[in-house]
Amino acid sequence: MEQLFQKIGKIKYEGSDSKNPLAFKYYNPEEVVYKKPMKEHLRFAMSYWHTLTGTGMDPFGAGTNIRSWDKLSGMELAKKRADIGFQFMEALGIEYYCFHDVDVAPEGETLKETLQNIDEMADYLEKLQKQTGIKLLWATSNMFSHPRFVHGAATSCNADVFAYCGAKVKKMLEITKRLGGENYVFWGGREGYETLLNTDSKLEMDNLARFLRMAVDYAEKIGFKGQFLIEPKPKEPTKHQYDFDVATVIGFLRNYGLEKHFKMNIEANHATLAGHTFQHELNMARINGILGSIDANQGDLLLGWDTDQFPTNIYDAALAMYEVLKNGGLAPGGLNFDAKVRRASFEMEDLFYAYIAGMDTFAKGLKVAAKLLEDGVFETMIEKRYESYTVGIGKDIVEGKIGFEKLAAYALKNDQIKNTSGKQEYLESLLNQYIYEVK
Ligand code: XLS
Ligand code: NI
Ligand code: NI
Repeated sequence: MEQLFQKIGKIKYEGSDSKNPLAFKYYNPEEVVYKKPMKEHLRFAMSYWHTLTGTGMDPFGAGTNIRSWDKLSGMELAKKRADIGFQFMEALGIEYYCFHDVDVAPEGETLKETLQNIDEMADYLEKLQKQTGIKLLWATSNMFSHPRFVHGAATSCNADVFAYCGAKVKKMLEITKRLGGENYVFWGGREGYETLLNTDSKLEMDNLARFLRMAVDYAEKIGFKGQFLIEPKPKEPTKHQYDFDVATVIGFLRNYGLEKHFKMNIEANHATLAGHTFQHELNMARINGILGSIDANQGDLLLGWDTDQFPTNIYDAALAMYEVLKNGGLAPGGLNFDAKVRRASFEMEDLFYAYIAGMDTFAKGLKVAAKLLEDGVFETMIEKRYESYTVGIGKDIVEGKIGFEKLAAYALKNDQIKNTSGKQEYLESLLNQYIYEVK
């Protein structure tokens, strides 16, 4: 076992008064909140890429992270990372993980070799899963890093790339099934465009739909029962990503008759890049019955890119968990920390502080959301606000009983309109009150 892990031991819950930076203040896995143990609501997952393969590199400079596997390479490196990753999850009590094919295994000289490497690592991961009881929340295929994906993956102008992607996703569906993965994610890495001057957007979107259909068919063929998820993002790496936001993806899926097969993996930082709040995206997914899973992170609103920071904003986490509870939970989805430590936080210990902060933030958010719901704080207010649709003309509208002629006749007799206050500030202060009070 890593020396540092031996020193740190297992992270324990010490309660909100604890000053120990290496203890949970709110995350108490077995504590029952809103009828279920916290861990069942939260289903935390470690992101393999940010936690184990990220180096701290940015566009202006080399990696800074100091890791015990720095001197290794090839399959030896891959296995060491897996060992440490599972030890790390055990120390934190994280029961799920998520990965891309290239996170766990090095690329070979040929596609055949690459797929063999992934297979070999899948055996290794399977063994670690059995030893620790840790499960696979979701897997995915990286179809954006290598230069061959320069024009995209399923939306590339080059059909050979489309075929290559088919081989990759085929393999990853088989592996996700073998590892008992509960979901499979499609994030449209470079599925978008830089300029319409060289882009056949219709063909590209048709092809994306064809690709997703092939995935659905293949999953059915091999008996993969996991949930398919699409992760919307409006921009980065391309200027315009086709899976812009939840509403856009819903339109896309319905347009191509794919809506039955996919739910959404909502990432906080992607929501804000799209000009939405995190809660907005969760809400849109929930009311359309397609809230699948969460990439828990947070962006920097002063920066225009995906900073993938660990979530520490309790306000946002409370509202996110409010949507999750209203959704009846996330399972088979979960909360994957698609987040990385800052470049200057280069010590291994920083990963512990980051994960503890993220897990505590969502645990506190869960408790606040549960209390708000138990007290019906917003529900009572919302019910009252829309009361006019439960009687008279409003009821007729909702029940589809009338058209413009009857509306006009009614309005002519009722044109002295009275509105009541929306009480936003009152509700915001109530929300704060709950945040203060929940211990
Ligand atoms: C990138 C995405 C990516 C997906 C998985 O912005 O968040 O990390 O979650 O491919
Ligand atoms: Ni993500
Ligand atoms: Ni992201």
